[in-house]
Amino acid sequence: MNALTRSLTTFLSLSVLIACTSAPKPTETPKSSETAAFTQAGVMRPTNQIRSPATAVFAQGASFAPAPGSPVLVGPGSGGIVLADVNRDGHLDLITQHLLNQNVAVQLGDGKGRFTPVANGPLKLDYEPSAIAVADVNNDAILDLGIASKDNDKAYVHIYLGNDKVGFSEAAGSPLTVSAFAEGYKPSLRFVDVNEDGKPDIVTANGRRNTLELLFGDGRGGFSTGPVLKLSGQGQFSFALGDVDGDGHMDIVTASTGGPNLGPGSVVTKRGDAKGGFEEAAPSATAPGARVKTLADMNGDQHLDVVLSHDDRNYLSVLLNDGYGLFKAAPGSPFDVGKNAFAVVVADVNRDKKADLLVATVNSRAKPFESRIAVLLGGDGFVGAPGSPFRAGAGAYNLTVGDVNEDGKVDVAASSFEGDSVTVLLGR
Ligand SMILES: [Ca+2]
Ligand SMILES: [Ca+2]
Ligand SMILES: [Ca+2]
Ligand SMILES: [Ca+2]
Repeated sequence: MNALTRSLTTFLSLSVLIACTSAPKPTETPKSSETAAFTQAGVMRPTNQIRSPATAVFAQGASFAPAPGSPVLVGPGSGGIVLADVNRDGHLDLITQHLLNQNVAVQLGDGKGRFTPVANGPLKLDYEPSAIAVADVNNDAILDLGIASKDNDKAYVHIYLGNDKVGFSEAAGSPLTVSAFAEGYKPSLRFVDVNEDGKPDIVTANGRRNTLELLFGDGRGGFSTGPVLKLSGQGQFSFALGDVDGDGHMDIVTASTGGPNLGPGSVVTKRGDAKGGFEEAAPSATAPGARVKTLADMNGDQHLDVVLSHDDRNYLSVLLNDGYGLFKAAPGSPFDVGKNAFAVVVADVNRDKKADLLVATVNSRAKPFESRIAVLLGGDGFVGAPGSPFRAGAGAYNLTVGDVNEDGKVDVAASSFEGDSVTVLLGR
């Protein structure tokens, strides 16, 4: 495999694991707090505490350490973060989205864990960029960029084609209009090949409304309007993509937070037929404030399970898939992560073939928005990894993983809205 293929493969495999890393802005955080979890049976009980491996801490030292050059300064208001090989040198680069500065910045990785800004500067925009995503949408083996935005009339997706000078130029036909204006805006954006023609399509949604929009790619950088899917549930909506019923076709798992009084959240599978059609399965109830963070096989049975965060709660839920896209709480779920979890990624950190959780937590109720990266090792429940939780820059609402120093171990990058920086931790 050449370097480009390797990095694209890395990106694509990670992109399946990573869902909903776009996070609420700090001002959108709900107010109430709670110390007990709401189980599926509706019974209040204490959440599972994460144990810490006291002996392991002294035996091996911390499981992650800051990369040379971390925190990487990227400017204020950084949100969405992607690790991908932009300049095709085989090393993962860092792409960050900046709402306040109205730009998207690229920092080139050296394969040793250091990042330096591209010479031609960030991609300057005349609008506030929201969710970002990358894929090669015009099949020239150079990564392209999608950016969600809105104005007072409509919500849009902008497409920028990457060039061989590590720059981006807006594609013909961009921006694409995806929906009419709606009060409130909490968008997500993914490139994925929904209709199995080998060309990346767009799945996007404004999490404040109960719809999800599909646009089909033509493989040349153009997109045509596809179906608008209605979502079940109440409150705010999130989604993740993966084949959860094992028929080889991409499905969509959606979660809703519950109504205004935070009644139970719910999780619903929409089974894809690879033509843009989706059949809805029965909903599973879960704790209030549910947001799908990622789909990953958490118990090693080859079926994708769901990891959920819960608004303003200090815990995550893991729901196990029965193999047909119906979910129920894993033994011990929900799991306490200490603070409000925003971004969650699943990866095998300690290479024991068991799924581990990497969680960006923020004390979002008060300045200075103290942030941590919790690393929870999977097995019989979850155990804090040696040294976890790790410090991150203030307001670390977004997190991603990749092997940035190319030693075969999972590394973490978390962007900080208030911290003007990206915290990069190298796995040891
Ligand atoms: Ca391209
Ligand atoms: Ca397609
Ligand atoms: Ca499927
Ligand atoms: Ca590494």
